[in-house]
Amino acid sequence: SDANAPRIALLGVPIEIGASQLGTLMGPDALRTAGIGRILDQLGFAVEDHGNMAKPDLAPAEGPPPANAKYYDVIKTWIRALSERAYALAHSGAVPIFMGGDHSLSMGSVNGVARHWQEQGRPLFVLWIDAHADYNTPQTTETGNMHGMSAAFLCGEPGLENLLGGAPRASIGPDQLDLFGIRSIDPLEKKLVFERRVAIADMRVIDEFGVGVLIRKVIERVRARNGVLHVSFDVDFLDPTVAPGVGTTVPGGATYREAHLIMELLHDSGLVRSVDVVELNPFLDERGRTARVAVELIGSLFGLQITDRRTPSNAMLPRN
Ligand code: 4U7
Ligand code: MN
Ligand code: MN
Ligand code: MN
Repeated sequence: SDANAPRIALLGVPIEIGASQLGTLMGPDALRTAGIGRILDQLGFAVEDHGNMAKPDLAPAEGPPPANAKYYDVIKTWIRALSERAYALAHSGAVPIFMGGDHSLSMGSVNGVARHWQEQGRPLFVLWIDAHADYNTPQTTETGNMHGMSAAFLCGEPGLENLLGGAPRASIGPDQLDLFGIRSIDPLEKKLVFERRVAIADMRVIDEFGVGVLIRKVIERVRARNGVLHVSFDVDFLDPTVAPGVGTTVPGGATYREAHLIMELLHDSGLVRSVDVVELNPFLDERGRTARVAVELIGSLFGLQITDRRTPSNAMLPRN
């Protein structure tokens, strides 16, 4: 690819301890084996692979960790390091793709990129594509697993306020978050999501209106405020028949084509500036299927098309 090609920065973040099942630490390498770099290269991007972050040395304890946040001290150490890396990558002008790793990593990736866009004076919107809302706090969680708390943390919900230590915190407002694909939400978590009026497209709404209409609504909201978009893609959004390689499968998920249409529409919007691909667990996968699907979806997000469309990308009806 040429010297002026847009840059994509791949960064592996092998955290697994935020999830209920071990194995997501192998996610970044499975995505590489499935061809994440090759597909982006073929699309004409200048792809930089920054490797996998090393497991950071445990930060000194800062008093007792909050109750109901398992492995808090390990995760806070990862998040502080990742937030710095994410800020630097976004600041360098690249589009970072954070390859997980469990979903707790978004506390660092999103915080870092949000800080960059704050400096640019553009609000960051976050599209949370997931079977789960990840809007638990240490006060509402039933499991203590921190991969279920990342969206709440990013919106500044109470309970984890010292997670970043002295590092800069860039919260987003609950009005900058879109939960998409949700079909598993805990009782107190649900209450909090509704109290904060977080936009939520659950699977019933998706069945009723279709992903096309709903994703256009997300895009319009970002555009109306001259914002940019971070896509936090938890592969458990997909139906388990499509994506078996995840630790927290929930039936009734998105089909292969629904997921691709989401990515295609997001690509056409031109608003996506950073991405997480999380919760892929190669230990639970079947012959690399889930890793391959995840890579194909990243392809669609960055412009892979079935046929080269001659019509404007926002045309309601494709014509030939
Ligand atoms: B994932 C859960 F109780 N809500 O908090 C919890 F159902 O990143 C699941 O979306 C969280 O995979 C799932 O532990 C986190 C549970
Ligand atoms: Mn998640
Ligand atoms: Mn999930
Ligand atoms: Mn999960």
